[in-house]
Amino acid sequence: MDDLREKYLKAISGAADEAALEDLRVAAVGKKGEVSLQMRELGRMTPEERQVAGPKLNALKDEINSALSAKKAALEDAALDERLRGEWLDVTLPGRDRRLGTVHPVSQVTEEVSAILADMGFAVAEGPQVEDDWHNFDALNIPSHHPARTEMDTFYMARGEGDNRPPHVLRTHTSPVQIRTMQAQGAPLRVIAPGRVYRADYDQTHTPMFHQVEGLAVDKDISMANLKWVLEEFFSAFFGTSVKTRFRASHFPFTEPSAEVDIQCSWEGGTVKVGEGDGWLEVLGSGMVHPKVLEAGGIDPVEWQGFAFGMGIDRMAMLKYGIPDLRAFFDSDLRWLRHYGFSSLAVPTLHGGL
Ligand code: 2NM
Repeated sequence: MDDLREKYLKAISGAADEAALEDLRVAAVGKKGEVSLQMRELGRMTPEERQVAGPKLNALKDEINSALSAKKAALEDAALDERLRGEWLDVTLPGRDRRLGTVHPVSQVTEEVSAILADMGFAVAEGPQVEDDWHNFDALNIPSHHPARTEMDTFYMARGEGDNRPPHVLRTHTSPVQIRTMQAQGAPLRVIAPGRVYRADYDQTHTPMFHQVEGLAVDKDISMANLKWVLEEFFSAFFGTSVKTRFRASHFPFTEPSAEVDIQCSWEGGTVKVGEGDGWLEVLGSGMVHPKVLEAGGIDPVEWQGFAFGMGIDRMAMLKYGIPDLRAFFDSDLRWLRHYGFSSLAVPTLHGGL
């Protein structure tokens, strides 16, 4: 019994982990452990022998069990100490510096334009960038033989053999959003549709993806006079100075009559200044919505009229912020983005003067 005591107490005190401790428990006091086997021998002893051996064996079993629990607690304490040494954290250290991103000029101008027009009662609408050719062309009175519909100018989606869906395109303007909004809401209606549009064009002043905002107001007794007021009000708010406009007769399939709109500017020393001088800068297309387009939108053209306009957001950003090269807009050059980008805290608001 003394040998057993010495053997197990020594092994327990030297156990490296809980698994080793469990092995020792099984070997000593488990069902077939050495101490348990000794206890079974009690039955074969004389009563006198049993009276001596029984309490001793019980005491040994208790002693081993206590040693096991004490060692288990010691191992747990040691493991916790080890973790605390490894996982400490100095919460008084200063945070790591991280470079802030900036808001792209296109996003900033989209917000500015939306804030001004929303203040005039226009709601913002969005729609899919992949459109069927009915919403992108037919509904807008652009006939199937029109050059804008050729693959020269428009990105057509590839179609698998046996795909019988109508042709789909990357929208070439945001007007299909206006069609969808007319169908969903009916008249009267005041809505703008900002977003990405796509045309197969790439040179100094054109990128295959660019941004547009279109406005549409449908009501009774709406005229070009209302359009002119809205646009002059808009440009003056956008450029922060009173801006005159000039309407020139033009042609679009979706408006009749149609007008191209110039804003007043000066050209001194190679820089353009909006709202002064006697020069003109073409920035916008517009007109009274064609009766066929109202009809495609589910609106009765006998009862309702509307004006519509469309302009390039990227170009408005270049003009307002003096950015010279359109293509740099979409190069994702971090130096350019940091130079022309806006703080995310400089959110344009009307009350903040945009
Ligand atoms: C322009 C020029 C003229 C236009 C037309 C419509 C619609 F869908 F309501 F008919 N939305 N935008 C429009 C009219 C766009 O962009 C140069």
